[in-house]
Amino acid sequence: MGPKLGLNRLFFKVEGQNPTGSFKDRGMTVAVTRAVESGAKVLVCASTGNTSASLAAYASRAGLRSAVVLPSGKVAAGKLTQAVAHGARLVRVEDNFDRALQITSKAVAISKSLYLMNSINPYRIEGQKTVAFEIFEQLGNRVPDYVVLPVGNAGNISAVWKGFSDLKKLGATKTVPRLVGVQAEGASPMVEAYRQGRAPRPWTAPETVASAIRIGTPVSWKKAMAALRGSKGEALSVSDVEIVSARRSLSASEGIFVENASATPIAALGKLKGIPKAATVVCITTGHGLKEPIPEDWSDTSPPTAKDERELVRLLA
Ligand code: AN7
Repeated sequence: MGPKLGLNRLFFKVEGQNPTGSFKDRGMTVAVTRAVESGAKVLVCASTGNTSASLAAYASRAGLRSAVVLPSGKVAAGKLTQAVAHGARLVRVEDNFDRALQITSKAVAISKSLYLMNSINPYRIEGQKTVAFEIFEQLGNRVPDYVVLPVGNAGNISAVWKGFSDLKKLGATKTVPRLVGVQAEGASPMVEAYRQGRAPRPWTAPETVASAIRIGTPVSWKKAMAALRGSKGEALSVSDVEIVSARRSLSASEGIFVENASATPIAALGKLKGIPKAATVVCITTGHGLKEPIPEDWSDTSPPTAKDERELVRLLA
């Protein structure tokens, strides 16, 4: 895929390989460990799906209860399955993620037994920044020139920036990568705000096929803005059609299967102008493709049947 795009050093950091199939595990294991130390009993989060899957898994291992608040009807099937499998209590909110997080935060504020596990929890960011360390290590102790990643609630871009900034502070590198934050067109308040050089306005009706990043009010927008500015980065939006097509070409040409939100960096590559051929570019693919069904028109819904080996040879050739 790299050479086709005129990039000789294109890499994918496949976060779908984490224990619950998304980048969320990096921060969740740290935050759950801290929650155990602090004596928390019920760990809660609002989630578009991956955070709830990760929280449910790590809470179960820690012997704590978990409860997840989900925007109704918009959570990918695989993620729901995970939350159920790991024994989380599920609650729906008849609204989008932003509203779910708003009332979850308020509920935590008025309850003694609830402990908030969204990425406002600083330990989440501390764990999540390890992806920067791993990228550095895997490139032979070098930072890439560009890191391209999806942006939803903007915790991850903040964490990635913290990781690379830490490496610089420690003297491990003199340079830091440019961060390219990618949103879906129908939910791109950060892109709009970065271009206009001001705080994001709330998008009250975010809509995109990338349900993980169907978020209109990114909570970590200040940190994300600092990451974009500090890295001389860029914010780009991509359409739903571009997202689905990038998801398909990644799986068909690289053997890497991702969910829709995680295909946004790949969709953005074609739109990024002025990247030198020799630049090292890392796309973070944040979540596994098995979590989210593929569009029906990708598949042959009624494959032919084979009655014997002769017919099979004909069909397989
Ligand atoms: C696959 O699970 O917000 O910008 O509640 O699942 O750190 O929010 C998920 C977000 C990118 C965006 N890719 O990360 C949640 C949730 C995938 C995601 C993002 C999410 P942030």
